Amino acid sequence: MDYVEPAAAREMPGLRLALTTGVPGPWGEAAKAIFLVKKLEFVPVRQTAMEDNADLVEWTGFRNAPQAIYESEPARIRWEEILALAERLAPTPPLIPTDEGERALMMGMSHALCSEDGLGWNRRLQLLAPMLSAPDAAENPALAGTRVLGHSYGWSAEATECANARVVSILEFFSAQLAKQRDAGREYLVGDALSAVDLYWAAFCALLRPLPHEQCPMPEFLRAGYGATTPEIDSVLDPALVAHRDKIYERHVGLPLDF
Ligand SMILES: N[C@@H](CCC(=O)N[C@@H](CS)C(=O)NCC(=O)O)C(=O)O
Repeated sequence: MDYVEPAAAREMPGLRLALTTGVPGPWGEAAKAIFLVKKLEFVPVRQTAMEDNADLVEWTGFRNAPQAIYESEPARIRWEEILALAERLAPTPPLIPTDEGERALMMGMSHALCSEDGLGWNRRLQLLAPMLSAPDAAENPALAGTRVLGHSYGWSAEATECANARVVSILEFFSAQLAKQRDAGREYLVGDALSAVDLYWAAFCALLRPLPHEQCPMPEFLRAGYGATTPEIDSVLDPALVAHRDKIYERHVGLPLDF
């Protein structure tokens, strides 16, 4: 992916998407997948994980990624803001169901994956735990970037203690929902068509079962961390959900990922 520096992207018209370079961050990959499905072209903008990203902050007011910026509108930084922007710019194909019940379920399930205290949030707490619970975590210079992540995303030993149960509970719900859909002869997580939650699931499944190197050339240490799940998570992670991820990538997004 050819990233444009924030200072240059700021002068460009249209849709720009700030993404963490070199890693398949699930929030960023989901935003890319949404734009791709809707055939929305965007300029990829450089964000560097754990750093100040001063040019980006000066432009949009925010340090992390993803951030979607359309023309001179305020930056959209949260998953539901980015999804709403995509729906407005390209209503077809719709990724939010029109039926109110399906819409509520779809948004609620997406919230369980992407929002604070969701699956992504709690997996990140677990990923950071070995480093941030080390005896020298507060002062080791090699952990400076990790401390930025911990501070940005609510890491504490107490929060981490609750993470496993939350991830397990979300996975059980997703597994039951997929089974219900399958029994009703439906191929997607909600309703009878692709919706945003299928794309979020595909992206966030990386934090449990990362794709192989040929499909997702990420640094090996990160693949090992993403894939280091607990026995409780392993016992509830439904193979049908992993197969659903593969189907979504194959049918709607395409591989290998490019970041
Ligand atoms: N703002 C997003 C979440 C974004 C997020 O968590 N971004 C992380 C992905 S790991 C990030 O940018 N990390 C690198 C950094 O903070 O520099 C949302 O609430 O939907």
